[in-house]
Amino acid sequence: MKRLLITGAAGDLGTVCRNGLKDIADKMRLTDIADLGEAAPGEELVQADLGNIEAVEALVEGCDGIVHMGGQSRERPFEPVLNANIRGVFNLYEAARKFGAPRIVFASSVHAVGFQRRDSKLDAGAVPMADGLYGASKVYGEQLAIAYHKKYGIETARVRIGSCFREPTTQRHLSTWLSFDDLLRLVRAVFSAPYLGCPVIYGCSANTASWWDNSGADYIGWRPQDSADPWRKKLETTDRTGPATQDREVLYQGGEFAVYDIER
Ligand code: 15L
Repeated sequence: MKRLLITGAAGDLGTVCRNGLKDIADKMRLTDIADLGEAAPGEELVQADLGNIEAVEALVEGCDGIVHMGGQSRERPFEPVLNANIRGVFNLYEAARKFGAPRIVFASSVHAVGFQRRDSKLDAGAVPMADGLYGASKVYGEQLAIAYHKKYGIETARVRIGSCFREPTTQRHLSTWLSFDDLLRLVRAVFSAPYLGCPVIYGCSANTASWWDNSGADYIGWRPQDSADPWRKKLETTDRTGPATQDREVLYQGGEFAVYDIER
């Protein structure tokens, strides 16, 4: 690629991508509403609000790939979700339509299916069941991606990221954990696949206890190499949320998000 755009580049996963994908494109355009620090060689830094269409168009122009990590990444009140995750994603797809239909990695989330039960195994055809405003905004983004794919040919990997942290820290993560390296492998696979389309891909490592079946996206060539399994013994003794109760937090895939109140 000539130029890759990473949104949310000051956030946790944006930073992982910023540091781990340096060789994927000649130039990297990094954007966030927060400060991005100093530009390294090959980096273009642009502080911008995803809710501003002119700013988003300027970000997307000249890019042949986008990793969209930007927006609210937790359950939040309606207004911030509306600006960044609803208006912001619309702006991104409108800009992509205007400037050459770059391929997109859309950071969706397990919270798009957060009210699916843990005892059901989900594939790409599972019915979305958002566990709050944040999860609903991710379902909206996934649906917008389909519309722009069918109407304008924009290809998107709709990645329902589980729990992407340095290491798993709860029993739930034994199912949902995605290692940083597996995330980077996934982004690389998306941009090197001859054909992408608009698949749903569950973003988790090769965890034995995974709730998800990614076989429908095998053609992309992503094979997670890491696993939460080695942490099992430790987490079963240290993490309070065991599998035995019927609380919403442990019944549903969204975990604690299934318990939060919706805020105006
Ligand atoms: C998410 O979507 C969040 O961005 C992340 O911070 C975690 O909370 C993750 O879900 C999760 O549910 O583990």
